[in-house]
Amino acid sequence: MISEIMTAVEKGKIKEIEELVKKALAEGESPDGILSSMIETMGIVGDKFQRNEVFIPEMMVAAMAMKKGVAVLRPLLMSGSIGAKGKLIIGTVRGDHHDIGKNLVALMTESAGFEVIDLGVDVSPEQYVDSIRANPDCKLVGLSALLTTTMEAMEATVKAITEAGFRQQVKIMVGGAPITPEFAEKIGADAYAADAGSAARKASELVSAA
Ligand code: B1M
Repeated sequence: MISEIMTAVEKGKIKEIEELVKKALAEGESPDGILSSMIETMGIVGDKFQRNEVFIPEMMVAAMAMKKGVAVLRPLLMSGSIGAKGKLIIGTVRGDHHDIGKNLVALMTESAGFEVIDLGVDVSPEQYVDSIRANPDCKLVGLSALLTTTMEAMEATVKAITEAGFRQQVKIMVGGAPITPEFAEKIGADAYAADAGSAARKASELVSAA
């Protein structure tokens, strides 16, 4: 069943994915296991894109299928009391439209007890600053970037938050495929997380240390 799910994501079988995920759950597959297989598949799609074996439309339908699959898993991945740990403002930085990873980080942090304010994709530094201003009780901001070309927008966002005088109020967590702990440190972020699970753990650590 897992291999059928992986094929359905890879081929962008949007109509079939929901049923396949439900079937896998009914057969006893764990939500985490199903999610990992879908994440792995997106990596395979990305590698094929790099080798010119698939193109943008294939990447798009794979992403749509993955989102539909995650929607089935969402209630099963949720736990904890939403908002108990405070607010997280999250978004994918300016110029970047990738949102699957950011959405997973949002889902897992929500599940860990945060109220998530999701600004979406292509979020400018000014939008982050405006959102922090509108949420004076928010102590955590998350920035996601998937493109090497949008890493500079991450740096610009940290700078804008600092220049707006909010650096004492919020901790900043960054992540995304091209991001490294060294880059996070270089741009002045407080934390880097490699995946959604560790992002949720890091988020909790950051607010309890604040
Ligand atoms: Co794009 N794309 N894409 N793409 N795409 C990549 C990223 C790429 C690596 C593919 C490749 O060449 N192998 C490549 C980037 C190369 C680079 O910069 N070095 C690339 C490119 C080039 C592009 C375009 C420029 C292509 C073009 O137009 N010529 C274009 C850019 C558009 C734009 O953003 N301006 C583009 C477009 C697209 C689609 C729209 C077609 C689609 C996105 C759909 C969507 O997101 N709604 C797409 C997709 C699907 C991908 C791949 C195949 C899959 C991304 C994904 O969803 N992965 C990707 C290849 C790859 O990643 N191997 C690729 C699954 C997801 C769960 O993982 O996002 O890494 P990820 O998130 C993880 C961690 O990174 C981490 O946790 C997540 C969950 O575990 N994480 C955080 C993420 N954010 C975090 C934040 C945190 C903490 C952890 O704290 C706040």
